[in-house]
Amino acid sequence: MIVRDLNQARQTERHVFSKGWDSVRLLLKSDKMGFSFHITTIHAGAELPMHYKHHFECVYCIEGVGSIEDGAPGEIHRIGPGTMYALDQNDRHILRADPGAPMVMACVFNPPVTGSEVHQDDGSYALESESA
Ligand code: 9YT
Repeated sequence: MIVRDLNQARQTERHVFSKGWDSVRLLLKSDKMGFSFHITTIHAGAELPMHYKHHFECVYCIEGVGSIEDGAPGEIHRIGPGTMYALDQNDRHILRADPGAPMVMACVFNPPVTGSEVHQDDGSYALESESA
């Protein structure tokens, strides 16, 4: 069994920072679960174009409000506590946090991320073999 504490993990290299977001990777590829699990904070007012070409991602909003644009341009869905979205088509998307407060999200990636991935210029995360 693996037991980890979010606040302890924040003090380690599991806490990854990028422009407009930071993420605590509670489970990584090295944990051999077949997925990774992250608690991600989207900073207030951030606008994040993303395109996970090599990963499926599921995101559950715990706190905060914002929107997700499905495609670019595409349909816009409001996101708040209790909303889940799943990028089952490797969908290009833009996540926007409303100004005033951050969004806190629980995220699962398949295949799992390995540790310190941040977005490449095309909005994707590299597969391990590509980034090696
Ligand atoms: C919600 C989202 O996709 N945020 C970007 C960061 C990502 N969740 C991560 O690497 O933890």
